Amino acid sequence: MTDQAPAPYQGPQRVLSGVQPTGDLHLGNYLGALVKFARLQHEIPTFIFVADQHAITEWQDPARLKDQVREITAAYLATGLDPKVATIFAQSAVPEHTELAWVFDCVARVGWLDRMTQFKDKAGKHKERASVGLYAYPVLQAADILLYKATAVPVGEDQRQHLELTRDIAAKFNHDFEVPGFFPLPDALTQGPGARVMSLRDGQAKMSKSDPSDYSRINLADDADAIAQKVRKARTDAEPLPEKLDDLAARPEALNLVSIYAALAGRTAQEVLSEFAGQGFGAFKPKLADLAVSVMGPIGGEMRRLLADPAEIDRILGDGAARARALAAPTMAEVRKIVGFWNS
Ligand code: AQP
Repeated sequence: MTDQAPAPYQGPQRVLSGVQPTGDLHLGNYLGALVKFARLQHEIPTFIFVADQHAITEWQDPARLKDQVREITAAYLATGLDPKVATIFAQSAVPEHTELAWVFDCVARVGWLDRMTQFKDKAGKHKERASVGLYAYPVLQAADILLYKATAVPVGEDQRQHLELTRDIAAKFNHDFEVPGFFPLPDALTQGPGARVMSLRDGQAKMSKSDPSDYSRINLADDADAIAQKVRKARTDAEPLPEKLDDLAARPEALNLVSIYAALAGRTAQEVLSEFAGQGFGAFKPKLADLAVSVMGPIGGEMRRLLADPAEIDRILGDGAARARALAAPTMAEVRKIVGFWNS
């Protein structure tokens, strides 16, 4: 932590975010992140990458990794990112990410990383056996963001703590090297009813790619039958839906389904309750399934269509990498000078 007041960054506003190619994308990734990417691209210059370097913090099959990158890219395109508007690229295609991460490794403090709850969750009981990369992951994330001097980062609620760390790293770099305002202190854009989508099997656990149960999540690639079946089997309770949102506080599974409905319909959870109050899940679930199929079904179909032409996906990623490097290279050149490196 530093006691410096927020630095007066004067540069342009930019959006940056990314997703790891570590498995099938799900409704939580869609509502917490992807849906915002597509909206923001029309408001602010937007950079969206596929985080293949983050992915290898846990073992990935080398023979599959490139295809996994293509699958995430297809999901970006199928959910509305336009490669002519947004810059879409693979993290490993821009080597400046890891170069800046090393500088930030030397700015961030061990005590800051020790507080990161996602490392504790992912490493579990066997923290000594986790990779150093998993521990340092939030520092690479800070480099991803600050390399482009991004000012806004659309992410799910689970990433808020990492964004705080990015702000601390930016502030300490600006302070220690006496370059006030060099890096912005970016904001996490976590607002919205889809900021924390919970598992369909457990209303206390986040919907997650790594949950062993496929019934815990709706995948972007699921077809209509799979989506409807997962909604039907989602865990709920026997009570009817109440009139007021506060009355769902002790019913996490019910709250989750109402929040998902609200996010997919572009309404508030209270508006959804006003429509369904007094009805049980026997009536609510088919409506939710229909809504989920109407929103998600076409996305899966479009992903399959895009993935049938991998050369076009590779062309989009190549073009995006060139545009990303055009911005990353001058920032990194400035950082080398600021730090006093031999190669500056
Ligand atoms: N359940 C969720 N609700 C809302 N947003 C979510 N995100 C993830 N889960 C939810 C957001 O999706 C973006 C991409 O996430 P990621 O794949 O880079 O990393 P993650 O958070 O580790 O995703 P998962 O699905 O939970 O994967 P595993 O199981 O590997 O940990 C981020 O913006 C994230 O906030």
